[in-house]
Amino acid sequence: MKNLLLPLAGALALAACAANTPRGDAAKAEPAAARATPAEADAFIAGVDRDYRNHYAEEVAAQWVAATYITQDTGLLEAKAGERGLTRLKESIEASRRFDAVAGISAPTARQIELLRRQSAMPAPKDPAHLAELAALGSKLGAAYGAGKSCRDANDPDTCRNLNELSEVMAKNRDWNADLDAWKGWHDVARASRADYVRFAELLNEGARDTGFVDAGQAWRSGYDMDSEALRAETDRLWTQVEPLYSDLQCYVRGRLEKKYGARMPKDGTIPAHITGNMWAQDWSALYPLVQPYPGVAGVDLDGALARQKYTPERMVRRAEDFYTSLGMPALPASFYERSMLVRPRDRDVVCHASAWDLDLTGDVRIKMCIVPNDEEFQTIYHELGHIYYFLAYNDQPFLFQNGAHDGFHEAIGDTVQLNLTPAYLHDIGLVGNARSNDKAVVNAQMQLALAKVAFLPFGKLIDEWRWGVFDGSIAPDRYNAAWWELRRKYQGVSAPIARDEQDFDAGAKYHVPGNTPYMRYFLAHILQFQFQRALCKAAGFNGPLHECSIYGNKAAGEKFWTMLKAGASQPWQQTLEQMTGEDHMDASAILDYFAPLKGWLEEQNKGRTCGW
Ligand code: X8Z
Ligand code: ZN
Repeated sequence: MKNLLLPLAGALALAACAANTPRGDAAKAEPAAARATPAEADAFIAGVDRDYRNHYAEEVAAQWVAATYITQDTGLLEAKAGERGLTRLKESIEASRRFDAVAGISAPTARQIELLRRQSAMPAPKDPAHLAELAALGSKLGAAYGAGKSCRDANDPDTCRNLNELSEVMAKNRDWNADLDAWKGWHDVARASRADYVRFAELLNEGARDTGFVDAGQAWRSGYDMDSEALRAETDRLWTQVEPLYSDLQCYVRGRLEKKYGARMPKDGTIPAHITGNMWAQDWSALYPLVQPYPGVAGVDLDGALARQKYTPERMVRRAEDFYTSLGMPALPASFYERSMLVRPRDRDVVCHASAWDLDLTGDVRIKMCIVPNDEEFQTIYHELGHIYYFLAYNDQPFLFQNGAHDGFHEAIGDTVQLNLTPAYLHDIGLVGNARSNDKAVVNAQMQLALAKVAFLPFGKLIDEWRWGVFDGSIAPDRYNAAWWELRRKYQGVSAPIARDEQDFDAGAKYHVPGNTPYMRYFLAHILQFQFQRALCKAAGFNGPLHECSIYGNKAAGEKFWTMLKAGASQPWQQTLEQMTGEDHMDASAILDYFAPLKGWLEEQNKGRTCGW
């Protein structure tokens, strides 16, 4: 999928098969031995590649317009383009079956056939009516989320607040009731999509079964060059590694919240979801002023610096670009700045959730964001450019290899770069003054980062645990919301601030659920980015503690990074990881090493307290 994070992601224009490829009954009628040769498999894949390229730009253009100008009409065009794309995908997967028992197929062709079958987050049902319904529902759910607003009076647009406005209340305001009002406002918006999602999940499952998977969850878990159950076990293993670090953070933060909110806090050890400064309780950065370990010791105030220096959205993007070019990566094309959507248009609905796009596979790359000049958005820009540089690096690969080594790699590129926004780098680029580092400043800085990266870990894992349950039937529609809050409690130690019921659809309040973007990728990325950073810092010849390293300007690290990006999905990710890090498996020791100073400090703080929930 080339447009990360779109409703129809993965339903992209896929090839009808090569002209000489028999299909359907004709193909079945022939004896297997006479049916296909390795050379025909090569020709088939070449045809798939050509066809993909022929249809790609049109389908993505429909998606781009639908996301940047939400109307009935653009939704229709997107759904129709998606339907054609899904149909081509389905046909080429069916056509590829004739090579199943063929010996001697070259490794690159065999891998492309495999990727063809597993690359879609939206597997297509065989029944054309169901396929069309799936494409239309995907578009509808995405548009409903993008256009969603919470209105005090449904007939008066002046009483409405969009997601950005509601999120800002929660980030800036520590008032229990104001935050609850914003939280409830957005979660109420999702209720209207619940029935559509039930049907959508049924159709995804039908598509998955028609493609040869047990259900859509298994299809999603099959994209990792390992058995789908082994992938599940990997995510459990990685969570077990990081859980103690998260628990210490949760316990400490809860203690600070208890000091502030007193008797309003639940007694069961959980944190109510609405007071974390974030709509989904996935990033607690906004709580920093409340939980700062050493209040007297100055930290980095990016919000303030960006405001004082009157940074515009475009200047923020150019700053981020400069980081990548400092590593030796190419400058972004002029069209990137001409065609990206950097701010929320004032007169129409758009999907503001940040995303990165490759419009034509030959350099028309763009991002779509509603940037406001603050720390969080500044970080998100670095994240999105990670996707953009991945696109540019693998653009000369065959189409089916134009993807991350796995989807967690794609998400980890920009996040790795974020780890380099150290006080020293921010000083270098003139954003903040020269802060002297000492042990206290280190703990402060680590807390600031942990509120983003460590707080995220359980959230990153639970979203797809919920969807895998929905898809395998263990979470039936009448338990959607109850199961959601069980997982929130189990993993995050976060609870619903007010009573919820099965009219609510709280999972649907998170973009990636209506947007049909698999989410385990972000959990994996939060582990991988520290492994990448450790390897890049080593390549840069850095010997100090990992949290002090910034590879800004380092061409040796840049070359290592670029080599990984260029490989795309051309080989199993284990190989790519090994070339990059010397390790052939994902491993949380890097994130644990990184946060060792904070972990020690948290343990001290939590002594004598009752942790857990
Ligand atoms: O969706 C995103 C990116 C686009 S791929 C902005 N992220 C996840 C989220 O916002 O929930 C980045 C971190 C997690
Ligand atoms: Zn991303």
